[in-house]
Amino acid sequence: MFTDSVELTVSSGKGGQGCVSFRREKFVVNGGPNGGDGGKGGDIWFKCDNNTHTLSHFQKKMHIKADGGAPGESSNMAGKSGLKKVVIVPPGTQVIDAETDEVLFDMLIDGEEVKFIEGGKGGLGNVHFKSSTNQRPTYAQPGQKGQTRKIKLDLKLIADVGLVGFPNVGKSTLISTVSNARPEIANYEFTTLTPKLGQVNIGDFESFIMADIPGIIGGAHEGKGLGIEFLRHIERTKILLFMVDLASYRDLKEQIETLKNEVASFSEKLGESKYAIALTRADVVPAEEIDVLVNGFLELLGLQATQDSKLDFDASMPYFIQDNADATLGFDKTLPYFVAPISSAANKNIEPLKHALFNLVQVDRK
Ligand SMILES: Nc1nc2c(ncn2[C@@H]2O[C@H](COP(=O)(O)OP(=O)(O)OP(=O)(O)O)[C@@H](O)[C@H]2O)c(=O)[nH]1
Ligand SMILES: [Mg+2]
Repeated sequence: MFTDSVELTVSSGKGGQGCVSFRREKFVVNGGPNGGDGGKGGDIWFKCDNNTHTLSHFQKKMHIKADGGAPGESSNMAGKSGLKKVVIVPPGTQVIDAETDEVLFDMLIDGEEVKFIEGGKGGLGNVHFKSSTNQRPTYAQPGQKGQTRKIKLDLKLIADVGLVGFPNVGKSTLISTVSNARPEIANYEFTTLTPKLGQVNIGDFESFIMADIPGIIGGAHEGKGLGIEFLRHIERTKILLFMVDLASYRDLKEQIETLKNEVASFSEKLGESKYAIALTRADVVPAEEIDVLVNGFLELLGLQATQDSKLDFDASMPYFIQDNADATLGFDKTLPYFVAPISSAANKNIEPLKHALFNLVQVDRK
């Protein structure tokens, strides 16, 4: 199961007890104090690891504890420090104080390590308490207690491209066609219940990450359907691919307007993301009808079909692309980068779609 929010308790280690002891050697009577200090308790750290993608390795109500420091020993020997505990989380994890709901920090970069709570200090051994009035102190400090914090981990997927569409429009089919993700696909609404990430390879060396999220319906930002939970997952996604079903009982205008509206109501920033539109299941609709539907849709958006593009969009169907928007030129962010009919089933416009999305990703990475 995909887990995207867990609560846990973390405790740093207790410091080791300081030692009470006295020098004991041949010919030395009543030797002085030589009790060593206790070791420091283990710290709690967080580490960001690209090889982890979910929070499912954390069990419910888990308590993660670092080791305590060892007690000091005689002959001024300090106790060993407790081992630190490193909590491994995937990139995109927010660490939140469970009591105040304050976001403490974000773990974003692979390999990044953050010290969260310090282990307790070790207690001082009796050697520190010798004074002119007390040559043989029988007292040593106890180790300092470790700290305990209740925290919540929230994972927000970081994908380059998020798929946004009504249920059953073919989002999961597309991601399974272009990436290594294998989500469940079925002919009913709300098949996808949890977000899935897939890596889309471009040639041998380049790639981007696509996120399939559950379908959105009107009122989603107020909790309708599967609620806002899933929009949360693409909150940080910079590019949205709106998927509008040519063969749906909902007309195209209703679909795109609802989707854009839901996204913008959920988050202003997400509403301003760069975007493109795929008109799905083009294989189901007869060619003449595609012409009418796509041209009508473009008109609705105030656009005209592109005649010739650098990307190999299928010329037998109308489409639109801001072709000047290569990596160097800017483009109009308020308009879709492209609008194209596609078919995952018949492999129509799938390659050009991948490359066009990759163009956008590159514009964004720059
Ligand atoms: N003919 C045709 N059918 C398609 C195409 N893409 C998807 N489908 C079918 O459409 C149905 C829904 O596909 P999914 O990929 O599960 O749709 P989804 O958008 O992920 O749906 P939810 O997860 O419920 O939001 C399935 O029966 C698919 O086989 C396509 O290009 N052509
Ligand atoms: Mg799906």
